[in-house]
Amino acid sequence: MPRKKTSQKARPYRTGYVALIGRPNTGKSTLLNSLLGRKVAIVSDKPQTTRVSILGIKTTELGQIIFIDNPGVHKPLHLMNRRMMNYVYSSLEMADLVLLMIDATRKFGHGDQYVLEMLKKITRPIFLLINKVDLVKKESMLPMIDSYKDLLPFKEIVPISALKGDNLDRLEKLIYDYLPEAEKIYSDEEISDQSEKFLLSEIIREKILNHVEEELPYTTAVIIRSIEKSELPVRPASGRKPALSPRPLVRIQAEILVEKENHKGIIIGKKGSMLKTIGSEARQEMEEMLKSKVFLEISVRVRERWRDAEEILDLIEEQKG
Ligand SMILES: Nc1nc2c(ncn2[C@@H]2O[C@H](COP(=O)(O)OP(=O)(O)OP(=O)(O)O)[C@@H](O)[C@H]2O)c(=O)[nH]1
Ligand SMILES: [Mg+2]
Repeated sequence: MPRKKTSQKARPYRTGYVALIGRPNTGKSTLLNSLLGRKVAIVSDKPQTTRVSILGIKTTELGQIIFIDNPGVHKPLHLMNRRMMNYVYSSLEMADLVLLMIDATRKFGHGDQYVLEMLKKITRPIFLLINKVDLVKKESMLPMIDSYKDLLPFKEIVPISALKGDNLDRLEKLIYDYLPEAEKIYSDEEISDQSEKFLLSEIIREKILNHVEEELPYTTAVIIRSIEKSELPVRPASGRKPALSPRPLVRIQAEILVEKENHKGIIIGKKGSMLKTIGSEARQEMEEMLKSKVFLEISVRVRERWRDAEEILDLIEEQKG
């Protein structure tokens, strides 16, 4: 006779904040996107891509993980960079769990030491994530784990590939074990905390980062000046042309800020070619995001030392909403 199933005690629902911390370019934003299964943060191969903290919310039947993607930890030389680091500090204060991410392809250096010093004061549990394992030989992993394991009292050490998705299921399971028992904070549909304006500005910034080199990634910012929503006019059928029903249209005016005149030249490119590429790639992504036709107008403005100008930084931050 089949045995009657004993009722299993339901696992309590867990909710908490999980801060992603690490040097620039270690793959924090890539991990956020992979864990959420969609793009919420821009990614590039240039350091200091992320400039403000971004929430990424994952809600399942087990709990709600509120990831905080952060700017990479670096020595701040401008007001902008001090603000970037302030995001990191606040996220550490909020976090129930800290994920320290390092890049398996890079040797431990001064920068990593700086991050460790910062985390020594943290009383919350910390995991060490060794990212980009797809780029290193398997046999190098054990010695690497060995060399890191005593640097801080890590609760878990998890080798992952944020890009390929390796070991992310295991990571997610481990995260739940360290979150407090609590009801969800955000509704099931909420995925991030970014305004439409901010997302649009980030799309343009990502295209710039993909195409420019040297100091330009650090010295450019994007401000969305206006977003106007309307409809493309209806066209009645004429001759062999069928009628067109009204389609949504969004007109966006954006401004790229640079610090020097010659940078403006680089962003515009020969006969405007660079700006055309950036604009057309950004427009396509915006059309997908807004499910609408987009007219995108981008201008480039020189504003010396904007990275130290309070009012410009406020304007950029206000876009996040
Ligand atoms: N091969 C490989 N590349 C990765 C992996 N994770 C991230 N990358 C690449 O590393 C680069 C940096 O990724 P980001 O996610 O922008 O890094 P980040 O830590 O958010 O960088 P900042 O925002 O500048 O602090 C990009 O070119 C990614 O494609 C990985 O697991 N494997
Ligand atoms: Mg990032």
